Amino acid sequence: MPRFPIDVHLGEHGLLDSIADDVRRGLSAQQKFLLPKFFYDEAGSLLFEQITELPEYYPTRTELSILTNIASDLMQRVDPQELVELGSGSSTKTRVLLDARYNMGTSARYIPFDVSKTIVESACEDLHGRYPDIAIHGVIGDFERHLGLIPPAVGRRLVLFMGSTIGNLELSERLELLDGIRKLLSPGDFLLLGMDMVKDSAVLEAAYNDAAGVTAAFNLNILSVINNALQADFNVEEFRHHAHYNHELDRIEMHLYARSAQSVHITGLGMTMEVAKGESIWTESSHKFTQETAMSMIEEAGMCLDTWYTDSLHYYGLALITTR
Ligand code: AVJ
Repeated sequence: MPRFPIDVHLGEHGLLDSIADDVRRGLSAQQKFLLPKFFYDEAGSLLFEQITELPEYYPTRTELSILTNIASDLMQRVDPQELVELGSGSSTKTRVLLDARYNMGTSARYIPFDVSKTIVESACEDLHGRYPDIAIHGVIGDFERHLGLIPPAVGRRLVLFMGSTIGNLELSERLELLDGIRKLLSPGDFLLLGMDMVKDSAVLEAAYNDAAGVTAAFNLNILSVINNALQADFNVEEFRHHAHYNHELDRIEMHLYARSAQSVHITGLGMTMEVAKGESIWTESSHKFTQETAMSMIEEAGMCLDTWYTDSLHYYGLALITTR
């Protein structure tokens, strides 16, 4: 029995509850697509953890290095009584901030918010072992639907949205999400937002087409997720992973290309999908930011940039944001 409350707002199948409608819509579209949130079944979450350790995939380690450099300043500047982390995953990054908080001789309540109950439970057990007197309150939900169910604040709050997951969303979805986050903030509270930056497309494309093929396995795994959840018969071997950089729209686009013409039966939807040789299924967009596009998004969301943190190569940005 965990020693801390965990509120669960997703059914036992987590995000897969809404998969039927999303997949029917996506695979019936002119340009077939699948939503990146369906990457993260057990196998997909493990593959993503492996991606974060790849030599080509710089975002996670760069974000962590910036965070490590700024942690004590940030804790001094914000002095939070509470940390709310959206998409907390294994909460490894949070430790850097909690350590800094502890070194200041104070603590903070921690609210990890994630789709995966298993990951939140194990992360909280770890944190409880590390900081015995920390107050923890886990929330299992979808940040596009359940932000309003986060418990009321117990004091000055710092919301963390890291990993450049905001890059998966289109601008309208980003503004909607930032609007939901703004409602979690009272005057004096802060949001720390992680964003991957625009850079040489060779560096970007290498990060999403790694030599070891881990990203390819991560991308192809979404077909297994659909096979399991909707009794489909995708033949994973008959699809090829590739990610390219779209310069006009400053984003990486990840696709699965059909190696041959195929009929895929999706029994759970009562539909058969015809796909032509070379036709693609678009599985993820990963938008990249400049300081200008980050600033205009923050302003358009009705918020203000307090401090901009970045690394020596300007590969990654952390924006400390307040409400107007
Ligand atoms: C977790 C969404 C930030 O877009 O870089 C990694 C996911 N996709 N490799 C990203 C991902 C391919 C990652 N995010």
